[in-house]
Amino acid sequence: MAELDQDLVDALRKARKIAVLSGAGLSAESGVPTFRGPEGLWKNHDPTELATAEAFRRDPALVWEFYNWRREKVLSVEPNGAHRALVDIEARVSECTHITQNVDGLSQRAGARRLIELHGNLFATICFDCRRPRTDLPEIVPHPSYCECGGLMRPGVVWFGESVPAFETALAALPGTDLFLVVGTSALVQPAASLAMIAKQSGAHVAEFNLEPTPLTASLDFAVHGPVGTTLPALMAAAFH
Ligand code: BJW
Repeated sequence: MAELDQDLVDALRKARKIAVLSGAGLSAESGVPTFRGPEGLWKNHDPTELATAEAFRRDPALVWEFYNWRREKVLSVEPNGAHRALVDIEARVSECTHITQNVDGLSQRAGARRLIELHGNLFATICFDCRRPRTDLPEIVPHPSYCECGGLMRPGVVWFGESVPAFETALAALPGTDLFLVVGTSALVQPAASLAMIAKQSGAHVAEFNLEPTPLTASLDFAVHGPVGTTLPALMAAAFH
């Protein structure tokens, strides 16, 4: 890992209000596959093509199988050092909001309290037709079940082309942010990725943590390249220990 920028360490130490935008890279070191890239493959299907309402309409059993595979994966793994470092940040600054695109629940399991799940949760189930949730189901159900309205139950996540109901809450968390951390996301999916530039335009320092550059990197204040399970704990150690 490259040496940490002292200005970033100072920015973290001084920050009174922090916001975090995280993506699949946050959970990669726990063993949860990312969406894009060679590690993101599922059987012979592109995961991003299964994350659509069209795919569910076409073949609900296949999409349900994909989500069951992911639910089982997530239930078999543990949060990693990066999840814990973000919880540590939450405990040390007066105000910190973690906006995650992840649906795996690992940040909650690590102890995150102020968390916005922008793209929903793998273990939530809503009706495809009337969108009513069902909370009486076990974590893994072999096939999609039915709602009392007759509609098929689907995973309670946000697919491409769908609105992002939590986006307004995420936007409302930004004003006054001193430091905005972009953690393990390819920054390709909107409107999530736009939050980084919105935070920057409203005066926050923005730091990205990723294995590689993203479309955002050139516009940000800091970029820390390396696995977040190492870089985030190292940043915390440099700032607070
Ligand atoms: C590591 C690491 C390690 C790995 N350490 N790093 C404007 C322009 C063009 C298109 C659009 C636009 N606005 C909207 C669109 C359409 C579309 C979109 O963005 N398309 C683009 C692909 C072009 N957006 C939508 O349809 C959204 N809805 C919408 O916009 O409604 C209108 C609206 C407008 C304004 C306000 C409100 C509403 C909905 C998007 C829903 C995305 N859904 C998914 C599936 C969720 C459910 C599920 O999980 O199954 O969300 S798709 C998938 O991508 C998932 C993720 O949350 C999301 C982001 O992926 P993420 O997390 O970045 O993962 P990867 O795999 O891409 O990247 C991992 C990164 O980690 C990599 O960079 C690695 O290098 C890194 N990494 N290991 C550090 N150890």
